[in-house]
Amino acid sequence: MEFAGQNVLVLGAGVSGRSAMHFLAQRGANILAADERSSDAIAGIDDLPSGIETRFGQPFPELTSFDLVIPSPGIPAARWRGRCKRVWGDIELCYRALPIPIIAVTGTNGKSTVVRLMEAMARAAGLRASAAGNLGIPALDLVGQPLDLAILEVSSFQLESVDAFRPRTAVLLNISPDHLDRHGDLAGYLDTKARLFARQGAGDSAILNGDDPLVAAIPLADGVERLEFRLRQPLPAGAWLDGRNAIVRRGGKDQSVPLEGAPPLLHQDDNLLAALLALATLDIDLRAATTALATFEGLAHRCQPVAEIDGVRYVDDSKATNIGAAARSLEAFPGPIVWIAGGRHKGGDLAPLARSASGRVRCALLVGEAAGLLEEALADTIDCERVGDLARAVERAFALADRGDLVLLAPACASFDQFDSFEDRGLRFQEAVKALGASAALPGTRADGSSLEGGRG
Ligand code: UMA
Ligand code: ADP
Repeated sequence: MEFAGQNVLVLGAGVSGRSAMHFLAQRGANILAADERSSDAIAGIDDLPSGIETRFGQPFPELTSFDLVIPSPGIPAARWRGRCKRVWGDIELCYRALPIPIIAVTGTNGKSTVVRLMEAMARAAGLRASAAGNLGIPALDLVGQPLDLAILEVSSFQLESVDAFRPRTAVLLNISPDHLDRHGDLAGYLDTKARLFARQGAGDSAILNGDDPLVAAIPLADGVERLEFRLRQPLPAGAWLDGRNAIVRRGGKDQSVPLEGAPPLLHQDDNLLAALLALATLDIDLRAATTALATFEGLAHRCQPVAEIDGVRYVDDSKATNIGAAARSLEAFPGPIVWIAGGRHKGGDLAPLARSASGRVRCALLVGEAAGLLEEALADTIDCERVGDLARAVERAFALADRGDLVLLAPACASFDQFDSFEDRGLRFQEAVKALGASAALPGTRADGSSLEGGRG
């Protein structure tokens, strides 16, 4: 589409809205940028492109008079769908502007890890590849870069505002309840995720988690190459594990790819298989790609090792903000686990947590707004203590954990009741653990010199 002279309304002046403003201004559009927050409450608007009109701290204008509306991901479809001529989010704009193959990744959990893993692997195989999208770098930042491959993390929010978006390779990692307040129910959430595949056709590939029945049931158009990954199950077309080798089967041919150096976490194997399959669809050299595994450290606050104190390991999985991620995290470690959970409940049935915790968790230390709800869901299965906040939870974990135990922060909840973000929560956990490390040198005392309650196991 020619943007010059078009009247475009950008809804939201956050990271993605601002990237859309720059993209459209460079192409000669007439832009009105609207945000319901007042200008002094919006960060990063000092360098908006010149010549654009702004309307901040007011209700959004009538949408019908604009040629194109660009909603930010945080603005639900209910506020714009059916009220304007054309709606394209930043993912759609990026797709239309990028002349290179796009691998797009969605799913409830693991998206950021997988796109970063793919980026590292594609680069190790010699490609100019960059990841962007929901992981915090707006997709439009890729436009104009000298790239061979774009790897986009795409959220359900972003999928509401795609139109012709047709990734060369589309990946759906897993589905468990999340963002139900936005999508109504699990069916609504799943339908939105399925939009990733809606425009695919002959020549495109779809990569689906065959171990996840909701994912495996996603309908694909005729001609789309269907590839599944399953941890242990050989497949007609797809990838699985054979010991520490991944077997990748496409077009009846098998490749065996050694996974030395990969972190031995259960869900990381899913992520690796998905990444390998996606790269295989572009005929990338997988053995060269996996050389990246030796140095890929994983992302901060995703099962990130923090410290080992007195034979007890501390792991920060603050990004486990939903039930599915926390359940998977518990299952990834053999235990015994002293588990720190809680925060702001995002809705959904907490029962799967009790199943994952059973037989592994020595004690659950429950914090934040959801402590009561979690206790109700867990107390019949595991020992629980309500401890108020994270600082106290770390102290109690230190007192309760035995040598060989794991102290795991995997909250199953959003952080916003007590923290600014999951990063903030994770960093505070790490600081508290490091302070323990310092005080552990003085048995029986905390860093502030006071006595610790309870013994060491
Ligand atoms: N706004 C309104 N009215 C509304 C809602 C928002 O005026 O009803 C305004 C806000 O005042 C704010 C602006 O819109 O100034 C913010 O827009 P936004 O919330 O869409 O945030 P961005 O800064 O543009 O960031 C978005 C994604 N945000 C969301 O999906 C909520 C970021 O994902 C993403 O990294 C970024 O684009 C770049 O692509 C964040 C996220 O939480 C990390 N994603 C969810 C998740 O991962 O679970 C889906
Ligand atoms: P997303 O971008 O989808 O939020 P992240 O890579 O940031 O995914 O990880 C979010 C949470 O999900 C973390 O707690 C992480 O440990 C967990 N996780 C990562 N990969 C998977 C997976 N394949 N299945 C389930 N949970 C996962």
